[in-house]
Amino acid sequence: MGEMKAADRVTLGLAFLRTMVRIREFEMHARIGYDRGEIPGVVHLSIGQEAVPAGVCANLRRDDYVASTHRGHGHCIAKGADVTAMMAELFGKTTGTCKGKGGSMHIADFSVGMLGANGVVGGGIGIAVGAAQAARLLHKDAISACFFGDGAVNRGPFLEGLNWAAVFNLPVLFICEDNTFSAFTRASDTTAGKGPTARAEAIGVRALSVDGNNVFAVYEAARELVEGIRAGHGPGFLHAPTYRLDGHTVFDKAPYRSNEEVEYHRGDDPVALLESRLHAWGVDGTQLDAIHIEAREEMVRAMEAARKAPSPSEADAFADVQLIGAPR
Ligand SMILES: Cc1ncc(C[n+]2csc(CCOP(=O)(O)OP(=O)(O)O)c2C)c(N)n1
Repeated sequence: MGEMKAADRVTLGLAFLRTMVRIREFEMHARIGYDRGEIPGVVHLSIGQEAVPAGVCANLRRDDYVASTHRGHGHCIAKGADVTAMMAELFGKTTGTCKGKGGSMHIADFSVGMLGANGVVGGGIGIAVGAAQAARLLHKDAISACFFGDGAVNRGPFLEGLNWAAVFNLPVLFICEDNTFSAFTRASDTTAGKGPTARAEAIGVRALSVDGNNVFAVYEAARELVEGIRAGHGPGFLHAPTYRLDGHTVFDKAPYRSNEEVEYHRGDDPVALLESRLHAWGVDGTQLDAIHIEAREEMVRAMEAARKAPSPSEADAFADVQLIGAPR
């Protein structure tokens, strides 16, 4: 950011804030929908982690690919998915991005290169690497960005995916969005050795580690890696430590951590950090408030549209899905 002009950094910061606040408002409204019984299935929120998708996806083009996790709303929104269709998807309605058949945990929007959230921890890694290999075979210059949690680095697809991408010099940005927990367990209690960055480096993948609550730092580290990837230097790896402020799922009260710990991390809330930075750069409080109001109104409209949208009919139950157990 050293060389960026003051006006440019404010413009960029406001764009980051818009994305991050839209993610947060989407998720706060999703929680309301879940609590009211309007959203079926389980919902995982990424409140507190918004700087990672916002900073990374600002370096991606629409035709680049993103593979996500079970906590994927932020990746979808930052990649440009339509929140009205996303909310309808959570409600299980026909106007959803997957016609209501994916829900929160399998949401996808191919029109913006978002290849899907994934209920299988580490499952997105193979998809992202496969998409990058396909892009190579089809002579496309798109890259793949693959988000996964700190728990996924202990699964087989992590080794397989990074190894494959390194061997074939594929255009993949791996992002370990390290929210401190792996479901109900501290990832540090289940991870041996020196951590995700050391593991990536051991496979020969260039790796950077960055404060995952600082959106400018995420953006710049991702930019450096993406420039190398687009220049044909092979995969890159970004480790972005952050903190999951809510429970693992909407119904997890997180008894495995103290209130003091959560309050401590609220002091590093990425949205609040960015706002105080923008404030220090001379941005008016009313301008910041307007971003929140606009996002809230957008999500209220998305909820209303989702409520009114039709549910899928029984006759469509086996359309657009694998024909396993379909009546003949
Ligand atoms: C292959 C597999 N094993 C176990 C689970 C159960 N599970 C769901 S979420 C989760 C924790 C994953 O931790 P992490 O990758 O750090 O993501 P986070 O939930 O922290 O965002 C686990 C173990 C699963 N979904 N898939």
